[in-house]
Parts: sequence; structure tokens; C-alpha cells
Amino acid sequence: MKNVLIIGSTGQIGSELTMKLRGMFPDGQIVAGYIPGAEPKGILLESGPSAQADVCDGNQLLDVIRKYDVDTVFNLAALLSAVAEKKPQLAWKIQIDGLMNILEIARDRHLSVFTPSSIGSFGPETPRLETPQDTIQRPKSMYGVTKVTTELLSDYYFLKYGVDTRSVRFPGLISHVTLPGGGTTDYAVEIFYAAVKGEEFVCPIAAGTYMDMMYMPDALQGAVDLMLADPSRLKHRNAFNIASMSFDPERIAAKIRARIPSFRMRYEVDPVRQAIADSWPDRLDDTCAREEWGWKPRFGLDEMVDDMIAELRKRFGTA
Ligand code: AKB
Repeated sequence: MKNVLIIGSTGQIGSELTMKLRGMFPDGQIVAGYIPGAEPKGILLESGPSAQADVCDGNQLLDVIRKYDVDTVFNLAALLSAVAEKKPQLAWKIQIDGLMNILEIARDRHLSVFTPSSIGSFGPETPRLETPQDTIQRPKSMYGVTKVTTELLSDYYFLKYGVDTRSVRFPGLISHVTLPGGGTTDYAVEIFYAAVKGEEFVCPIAAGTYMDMMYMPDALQGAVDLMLADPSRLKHRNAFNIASMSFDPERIAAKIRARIPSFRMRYEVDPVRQAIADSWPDRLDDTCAREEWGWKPRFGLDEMVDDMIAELRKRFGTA
């Protein structure tokens, strides 16, 4: 990994992954790919090259990949679960037609490709607790349908053409840098913003709904470690279960209240997000990731809550 294209570089994962890779590979070209309306700004723009790279435009992708002699693509373009439910055709176009564009270029130019899957690739028939790596995947959301297809297509290109595809199933990602947009797990980020600003939080997910979550530094490290892993150790490729914490709204609210006693929360459940959340597992088993490439998260629930509150307090100047 030296010259890397990050498609979706201004999104929740991309904005931090681009900066991390620029720090790790100062001699490489870490290209921040974007679409019009989501251009990189500030340090993301100033610290390295950027290029328009619409996943739906194969010719444009090829031009950028040729120009920067790209060897690795992080394909982070996606409509998250709640938005994909409202725009299923667009979700398919971005997540699957877009992926095909990348895989075809990768096949020709011997690129490595990371396209995240998600806990959303599972469905209600999947075992909810300690969800195995290899298990039933019958998702009921459009997002989930595209994620299972992503896993299958990525494996197909590896098996058929030897394309170096690798991926993880991300849980809800919690970060203080860039907000997520349109996911089922977004509440787990938004709750911190409300708490630190001293606002009441209106929770769209019902009490008792457990989902896997992860702090962004672990998610980024996992993606990079997997792409750097010795391929001979990988029995799986697309996509590895990874996990670090699982909570419901009551548990995370209690953790925040232990640090900000005035924090208030009430529920206004969003039926679309709740139906999706109800169809997802509570907690994944990540043994294969640990054994095959050394996955080991650093942040547990308490460490994540401490860090989120400290970082957002710095940002908003609240004591
Ligand atoms: C979503 O909620 O849609 C995403 C995910 C878990 O993949 N954060």
C-alpha cells in the first residue's frame, strides 16, 4: 500500500482514514476522492492530493487511478441504512454498480480493494448473540441487501480473477470528527453532541435495542491492519466480523449521565430505524479476525465515552 484512492473521503470514515493514511505513508500519494457538493476542505484539502472520483463514473475513476498510479482503493461510497430504505435504486447504483466499476479496474490493474460490509448484512434469522463469522445472511433492508451482495461480489472477484479484495463488517461507528449521515446507529454519536451541549437528547431507537458499536480509531486501525495483513493467513476475506462493544440507549445514556449528571434523554422512536435495528444482531463474534490478522480493539465502552466527551468539550468549549 503506497498510492491510495479513498472514494468518499469527506464522509464519516473517509475524513479520518485519509488523514491517518497520509500520516502512515508520507512518501505515497493518498488521494482524497470526492463528488461535487462534498469537496474536501481545510486540512483534508491542504495535506495531500484530491480528485473528483464518483464511484458511478468508471472512466473518471480510471483517470484518477492512472494519474496517481493507485495500488489500493478504499471504497467508502455508500448510502447508509435509513437513507437506503428511502432510495433503494440509488443505493444499488452506488453500492453495487459502483463496486463493479472499481472491481473491473482492479482486475485490470491488480489493485487491492477494501469495501466495507456491515452488521447490516445480517437479518432476523441470524443468531443474535455471538453472531458467527459464517452464518445465515438474509437481511431485510436494502442496505443489507447491498452489503451481502458486496461481500459476494468481492469474494467472486478474488476467487475468479485473483483481485485482492478484503473487508470487515463495521458496527455503528462513533466519532467526534465527522457526523454520520442516515444510519440506524447514528444516535450513538448524536447523543454525545446533545450531552456536551447541555441539550435534551431525543432518542430514535427504543430502550433495550442492543447493537454492536465501535470507536473510530479502532475501526480505522482494523481497516488498515487488514489491508496490510499477510494474505496467506486469510482464510476469509469478505467480510470479517469485528467487534468491541455492544449497548442499548439506556446503557450509553447511563454512562454519559455518570459523567454529565444533568444529561436528559427521552424517546421518540423512528419506525424505519427501529425496524432495521430489530433485524440486526446484538453482538458479533470476531474470533476469525483475531486469529487470521490480529484484530484487537483498544477502546472499551468507558474509554470511548471518556474520550468522546473530552474531545467534544474541547470542540464546543464546554467545561
Ligand atoms: C448504519 O447504521 O447504517 C451504519 C452501519 C451499522 O452500517 N452505521
